[in-house]
Amino acid sequence: FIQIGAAAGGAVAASGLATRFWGLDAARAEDPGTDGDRVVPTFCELCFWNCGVLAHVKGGQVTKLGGNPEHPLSRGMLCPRGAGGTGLLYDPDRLKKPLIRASKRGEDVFQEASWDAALNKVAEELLKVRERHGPEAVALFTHGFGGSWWKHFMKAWGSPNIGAPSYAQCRGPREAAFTLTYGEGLGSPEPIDLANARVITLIGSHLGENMHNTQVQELAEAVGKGAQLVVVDPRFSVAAGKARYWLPVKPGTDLALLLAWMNVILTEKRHDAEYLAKYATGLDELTAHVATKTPEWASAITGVRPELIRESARLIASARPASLIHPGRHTTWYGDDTQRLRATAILAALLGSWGRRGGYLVTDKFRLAGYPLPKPPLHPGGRSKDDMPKGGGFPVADEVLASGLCDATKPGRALYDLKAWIVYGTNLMQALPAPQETAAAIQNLDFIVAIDVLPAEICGFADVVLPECTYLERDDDLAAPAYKQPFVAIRQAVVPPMYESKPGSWIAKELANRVGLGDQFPWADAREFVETRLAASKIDSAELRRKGALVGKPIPTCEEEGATPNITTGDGKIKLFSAELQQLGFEPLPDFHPQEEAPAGMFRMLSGRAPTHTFGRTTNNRLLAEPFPENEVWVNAEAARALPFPLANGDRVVLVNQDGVRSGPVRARVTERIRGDCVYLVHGFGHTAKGLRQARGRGASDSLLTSRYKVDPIMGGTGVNVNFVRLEPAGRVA
Ligand code: MGD
Ligand code: SF4
Repeated sequence: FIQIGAAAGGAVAASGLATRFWGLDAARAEDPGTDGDRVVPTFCELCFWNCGVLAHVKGGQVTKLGGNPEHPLSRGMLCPRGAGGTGLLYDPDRLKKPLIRASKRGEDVFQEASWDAALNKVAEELLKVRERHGPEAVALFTHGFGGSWWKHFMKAWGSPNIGAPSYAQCRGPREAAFTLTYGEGLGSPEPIDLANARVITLIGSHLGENMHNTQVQELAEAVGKGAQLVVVDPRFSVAAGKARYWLPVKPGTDLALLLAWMNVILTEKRHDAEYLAKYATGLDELTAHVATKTPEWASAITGVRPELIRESARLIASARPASLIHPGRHTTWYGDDTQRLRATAILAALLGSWGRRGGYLVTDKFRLAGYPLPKPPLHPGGRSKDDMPKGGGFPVADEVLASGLCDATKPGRALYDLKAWIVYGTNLMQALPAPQETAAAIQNLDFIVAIDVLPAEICGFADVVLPECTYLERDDDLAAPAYKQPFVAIRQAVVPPMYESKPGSWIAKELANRVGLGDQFPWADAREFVETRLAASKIDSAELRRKGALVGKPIPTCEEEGATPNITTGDGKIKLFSAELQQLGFEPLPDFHPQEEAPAGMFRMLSGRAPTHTFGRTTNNRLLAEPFPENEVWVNAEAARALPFPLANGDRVVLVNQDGVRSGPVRARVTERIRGDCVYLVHGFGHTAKGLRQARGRGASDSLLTSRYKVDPIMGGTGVNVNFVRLEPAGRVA
């Protein structure tokens, strides 16, 4: 996997052979097999794609992790991070015992405690909050598959305040935009048909560095079959190195480019008129709206030559409907993101690719029976979900905003104040923008508990820290996401929990017992919970445990296979023009509005992913740190020459943002591969937590430098690409 990571993160390979695409041939290298005692199927948690894993065990130790060929998301392969999961299991810095705070919040000073003492303390504090402020004063922040136990706890407890950074800090604008246009969001995994697309357009989706396993595999497959790439990115990404067209757009101007592409497609009549007549409304309004948005108009805004805009539009249209405009995932950039993603969704409709092969597919999921439960208790005076803080003035938000929960913790900011946080599997100091605001909000709390595997920064702010065991040491609920091939997958403990760590399912149940909600957790343990669900769903548990995943009957996934495109707007039509947005006081058709320019001497700060890391989640993993120990700041070579101090490749610099926030020293990567008006960092580095001995002080933290953000007025997403930095010398690397 190190080879794959190196290939993916390193120089752009010149070879056009699809089998060498991002080194995937290395992933296919002959499996050396196992000299282990047994192989246990489970699924990965190194990111939230949840690929099927085969874990090889010898003498009680996990010796190797491989991709499960039975699992549709891994198809026999793991990405570098998944293969490096043992680096988390055997991380010497893992949380080993429950901890109770022994100093001020944020000072990261704790005393070890027994599970009994720690859980009693959490129960006592939560009950106090409930008595004084009601159950809804408790909020849950959660990220990752194990969060299901905590969501259930909150349901039983009676609080609707459950937020994940994966919505308002990530894919929320995309979900809102596709819901406004097609009636539903995309979810995860995205229902896209990369494998059969003939042209694939990536707008800031750096697939290949962003390593969602199945997508990278399918992209390689498509390129192998001759698919062409159009890549829009201010940075010459790995994908750009494979593209027919790279459009180095000025950051924050993608919407102008999208409008110009529509202008070319509509004025040259390259759209799918028949499809639109059948499925869409608002074509006349759209045609009039983009009539003046010519490539020449967009060129002045984006910095991309008009002929490049025109030619790429023609290429995109030439492959319709098998022309996939990738919807992106981390979409919270500038605060106008729902409108940008609306433009993406509308462009996909012009190409007729919604519900068509090579475009967006129709999916389905395994129907699984629930565990039989008594009715959740009713809490007199309990708030409804709509009170707060889901909407909070954001009419199109369809999930609770994690940043909204943080905001509601500041006194007087919402209908009622939040007084306690349960934080499961998310390092809020890196996941939420403006960490100074998160730290201040925490000081207003009566109580905060963190459930984690590693002593991340958020643990340093907690009153109690509960050590969860890793995904390789626990059973969890069944996974059955909507997909083009419905499937069910199982997570089962490969080895017993190390130290005194415990599965989240156990921790949640023990806490429920202590706060009088034991009847809401009637199962013996996660295994019995899963077995009951499987039996009621008539699924052969032995077969599932042996294979790791069971795939359902094939379904028609596109019009070509007899499916009807899934359009669930009120009247079943795609909304090119959104009357819903108009009624809410927003622009019914997306329009371009300029972003603030960088102050003189400063660069716009952009961030993204590296193939071997899932933000701060993996940076302490010694196996994954070997190929990529720290991030670098990418600086354009010409811009580097214009700096007031000499800057050579490899020199260390300090980044100072518009509010005077300073990063730690970070190595400069002086390169032609980025525009001169921005710099780029891989997200998740620059840790400060003293317990993260591998990751601490390595590289710069883009989260720390994100001291401001711009909120999307439509759905509340927090755009983070609105920070600017200047560079200062920090001494030369030996
Ligand atoms: P991490 O911050 O890496 O990820 O943010 P998070 O999901 O919050 O922290 C994950 C935590 O989970 C770590 O502390 C890790 O030790 C812990 N952990 C790992 N496995 C387990 C487990 O099995 N159980 C438990 N209990 N804990 C576990 C990511 C979020 O950040 C996302 S999804 C996006 S897309 C946004 N990306 C983003 C960005 O690109 N740039 C900036 N500046 N901010 C961003 N914020 C968002
Ligand atoms: Fe694990 Fe990689 Fe799959 Fe994510 S994409 S679940 S890290 S193997």
